[in-house]
Amino acid sequence: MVAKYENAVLRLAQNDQGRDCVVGDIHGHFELFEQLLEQIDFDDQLDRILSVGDSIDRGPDSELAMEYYEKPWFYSVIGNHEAMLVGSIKQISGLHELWMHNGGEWAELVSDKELREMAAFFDTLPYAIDVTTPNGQVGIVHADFPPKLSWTKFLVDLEAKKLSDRNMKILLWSRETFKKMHMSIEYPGAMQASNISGVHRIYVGHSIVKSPASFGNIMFIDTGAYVNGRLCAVDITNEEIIMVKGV
Ligand SMILES: [Mn+2]
Repeated sequence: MVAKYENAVLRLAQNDQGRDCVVGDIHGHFELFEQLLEQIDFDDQLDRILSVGDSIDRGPDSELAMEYYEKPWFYSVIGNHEAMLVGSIKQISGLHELWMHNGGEWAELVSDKELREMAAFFDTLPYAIDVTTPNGQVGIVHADFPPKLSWTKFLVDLEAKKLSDRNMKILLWSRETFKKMHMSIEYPGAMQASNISGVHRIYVGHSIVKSPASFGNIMFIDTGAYVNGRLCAVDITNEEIIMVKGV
C-alpha cells in the first residue's frame, strides 16, 4: 500500500464532524475490535480510531492487521511488536528471535512477500500522534513518555529526528511511569505525579491495566485483550470509556 504516514509525528486537526476514539493494544483480536466498533456505533464516514499500536502478535488474527491500517479512519502509532517485525525483516541482530519469543510465530504461515510489505508499511508508522481537541492537544504514543520533556519540545525533536535513542526506546518499551503509578497506589504519597506540559492528556498502551488508569496526565488503556479478552476505547473529547469483553 502507499505510505499513509510521512513523518515520525502525525498531527491531526480537530474532528468537528465526528468522534475520535483511542483504542488499546489489539494484538490480533480483530473480532473484538469489530465488537468494539459496533458498541460505540462507529460511523466510518465521520469518526476516527486512533490506535496505541501493537495490533499484531499474541492474538488470533495478526494477518488481518493490514486491512485495518488501510482504512482511512484508522490511525496508529508504531508499537514494539510492529517494530520487532520491522527489525526482523531488516535483519537487525537478535530481533527475529526476540519477535518469535513474543508472539510472532503467526508470521511463519505468511509469505515472505506479504511480510516484507507489512514491514515496509510499519516502518512508516509515526511514533506519536498529536490531535487537536476542544480540551487542547491530546497525544498518543505506544508505551511511555520520556521524563522532563514538554509535549511541544518532544514533537519538535521527534520530527527533526533529534530525539535520543534512549528516549525513542522509552516510547516503545518503557514501563517506568506504569511502575510509578503502581507505587503511588501501594504507597499513597510516595510518588508525586506531575503532568506533562503542553498536552491535555497522553494515551499509552503496552502495560496492562484492569481499566484505564492515569498517572498525572498519562493514561494507560491496554486492558489486556490477548490475556483476558478485554479491549477498551476512550473517546478523547468527553473521555468516556467503552469496554468490550470477548469469550
Ligand atoms: Mn507493547
